[in-house]
Amino acid sequence: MATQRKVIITCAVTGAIHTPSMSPHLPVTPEEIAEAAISAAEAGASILHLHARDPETGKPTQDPAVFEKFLPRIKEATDAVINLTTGGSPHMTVEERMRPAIEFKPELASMNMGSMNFGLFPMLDRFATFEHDWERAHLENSRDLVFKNTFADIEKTMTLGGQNGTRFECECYDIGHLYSLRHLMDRGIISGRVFVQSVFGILGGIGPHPEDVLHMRRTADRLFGDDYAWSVLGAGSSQMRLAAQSAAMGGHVRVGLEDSLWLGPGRLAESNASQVRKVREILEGLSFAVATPDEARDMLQLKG
Ligand code: KMH
Ligand code: ZN
Repeated sequence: MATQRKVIITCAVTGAIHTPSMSPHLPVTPEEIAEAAISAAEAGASILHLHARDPETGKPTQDPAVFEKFLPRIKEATDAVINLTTGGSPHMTVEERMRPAIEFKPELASMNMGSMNFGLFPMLDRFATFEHDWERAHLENSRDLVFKNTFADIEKTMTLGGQNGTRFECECYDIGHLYSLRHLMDRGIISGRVFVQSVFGILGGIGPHPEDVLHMRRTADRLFGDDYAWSVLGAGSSQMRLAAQSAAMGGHVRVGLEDSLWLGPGRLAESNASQVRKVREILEGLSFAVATPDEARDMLQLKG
């Protein structure tokens, strides 16, 4: 029997885009984040992409003291690869955003590959009422906000993180970000096999059309050849559709409530694990196998 290709499932547990009033299932407190992450790993996620939130208001925070409240629990209960955000929220400074990855030296950290508009305001049409003041402002202010990731920012984060053996989930929201990554590889700022997480469907980045995914894949193939692992993140309702497309095209997948609150049309996901189970079913239905954390480490050349 032919060996099945292994697909890595990343679960992005809470993020900094969605706000607590949008879904009662969005993990907010350290206990909720830990529980959600552990259940996602049990369901088949081999990488856990983690952000933190203020336990009272649900506002994104990069305070390492808050991460400290859930990271040990997750590490004790799972063997999953820990991937800490350096994106934090587009409202934060780059220095603030780097703190958890520098403090905790994870195997993996996210790295946003360019400055861009990050339009959260269309969600105002869908979610009318908010429990906390910051939530409305978080969406409204995105009309006039640049998610800042200059070359200097990227080089600094990659260099400092690299000194700790941290490797990067390089988040590419557009074709140009692939070229920026190639440039950094050519200059030796990042070396080894790169992990490209292509992001589709953020307003300000590339759209979620299948042709967009195809163009991203072809361009990455041309620029990186065999030196990369490719994963796809589809925002909102494109999440599962693009996961299936990625797998069919030789890629890995990312799900989680950071990227979509939904399990199906009009149906909120009750947990991160429910999205992991769903994508797992899709992958296995397509005759792929789900990678274990150690297989993911091997494929991504992580320090372990
Ligand atoms: N929220 C995603 C679209 C980060 O944490 O560095 C991308 C992300 C950013 O995960
Ligand atoms: Zn994130």
